[in-house]
Amino acid sequence: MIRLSNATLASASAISPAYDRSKVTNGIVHLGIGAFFRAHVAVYTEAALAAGDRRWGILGASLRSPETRDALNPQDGLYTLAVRDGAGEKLQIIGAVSDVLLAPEDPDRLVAAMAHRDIAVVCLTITEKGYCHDPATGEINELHADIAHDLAHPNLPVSAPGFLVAALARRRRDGMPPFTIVSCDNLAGNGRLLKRVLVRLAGLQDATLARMLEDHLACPCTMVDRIVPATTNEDRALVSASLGVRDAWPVVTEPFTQWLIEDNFPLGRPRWELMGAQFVADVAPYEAMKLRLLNGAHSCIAYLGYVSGAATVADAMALPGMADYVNRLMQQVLPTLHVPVGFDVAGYCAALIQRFRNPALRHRTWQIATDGSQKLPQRLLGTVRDRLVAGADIECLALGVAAWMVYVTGIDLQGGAIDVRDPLAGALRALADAAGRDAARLVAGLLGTEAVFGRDLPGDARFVAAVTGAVRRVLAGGAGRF
Ligand code: CS2
Repeated sequence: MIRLSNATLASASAISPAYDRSKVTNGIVHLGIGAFFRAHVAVYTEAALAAGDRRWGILGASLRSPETRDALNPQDGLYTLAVRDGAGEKLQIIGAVSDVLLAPEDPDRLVAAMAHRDIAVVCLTITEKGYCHDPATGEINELHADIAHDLAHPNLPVSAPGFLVAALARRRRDGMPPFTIVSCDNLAGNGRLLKRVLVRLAGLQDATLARMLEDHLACPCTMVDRIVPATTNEDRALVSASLGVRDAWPVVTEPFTQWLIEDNFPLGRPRWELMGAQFVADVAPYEAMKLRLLNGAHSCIAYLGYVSGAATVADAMALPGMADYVNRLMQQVLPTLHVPVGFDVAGYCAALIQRFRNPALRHRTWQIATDGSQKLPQRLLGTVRDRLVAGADIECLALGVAAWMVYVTGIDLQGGAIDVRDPLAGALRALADAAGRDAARLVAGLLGTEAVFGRDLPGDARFVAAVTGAVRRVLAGGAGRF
């Protein structure tokens, strides 16, 4: 089968870029060019390009692995977006990505690319841990190995904050204003957190640069939403067969997509609203809703599902008691939210349950379970704190935390091994090993992880009791336990 590329595009049976790609210049650099970005921001940008504004081509960069570069560059950056639900599949070929760089191969090339005068926007999907921050406090972790490296070698960075500061320093040297940085990761106040990390990192090198960034760097907060499981070999084969040309790296997603952004783009931006992006003065209420309802439920489903042997979110939703549990969990979250006036939050929750049940997406619990130490604070623990202050019960939230604790032991409920992926996996595993299957000791040990639980939660007797009881229930297993 011939490979997807500019030359073969006309033979592909799918909607294709309806604009002249050769006339597009790059206005965006994207760090962390994974599946989510290609099914979300790139698709919004495609709409702006299709409407005739040619300034917004995307130069993608991977900070670690070569796979996306190796798959997309031979395809001239083209790839297929496959939108699936129970009713069928729609294919669209996206042309917004012009080229992909592998940062570690030539860090200076990426810094120079970001410092180019045409670049007005840098966006990020680098996952929570890419910010090199302390999840409990949101401050940069100055002891992080990558940050230590970047402070010692500021012109050859390895971390995303290191690349951004290097490029911003070069722009200042060359008399150019900072680009706007759009964080598209699931962190509370993602833009604010990013700016704090960058100003601090810059300040450790150059106080004038730090002051300039404090005054002039725009990092609008955003809320991004689209469920995009990792692409499988089966997806590649199915999409290629439907297209009639071979696509080495399509992305598969759901029909739902949402993007709320604070409109703070001093150097301009694409008209992402053409695809439905909403520009709002304050993203915070929407972001809390999404992080606490969608991502919070996602993590609970993933840990409970994974330790019970359910491979996908849809499978986990079919476990006895799970759908009812997710409903109750959402009811515990709702009173902690400031729902914007007129927003149909009940409809939002009902739609979430349907999205989790989407039979056409094989979203692995393994994938969502990854990096829990970085995810729990904004997904579950903020809600826990709000409810504790209000004197409200936290049973459903505690069950999610408990399932994470069982997950980090590395042994599931059938006695099988769990493939624990987490930057703190080693330390967490050591704490779990010391406790064995004793619920109280496991909870006491893991709650000592200050980067996750802070200093307050381990001392809260209600929290400790609820999580300990929940760990016992999870370890006891059995249907209807949720
Ligand atoms: C998921 C998210 O992997 C995860 O942790 O909860 O990637 C989720 O699918 C997206 O945030 C949906 O917008």
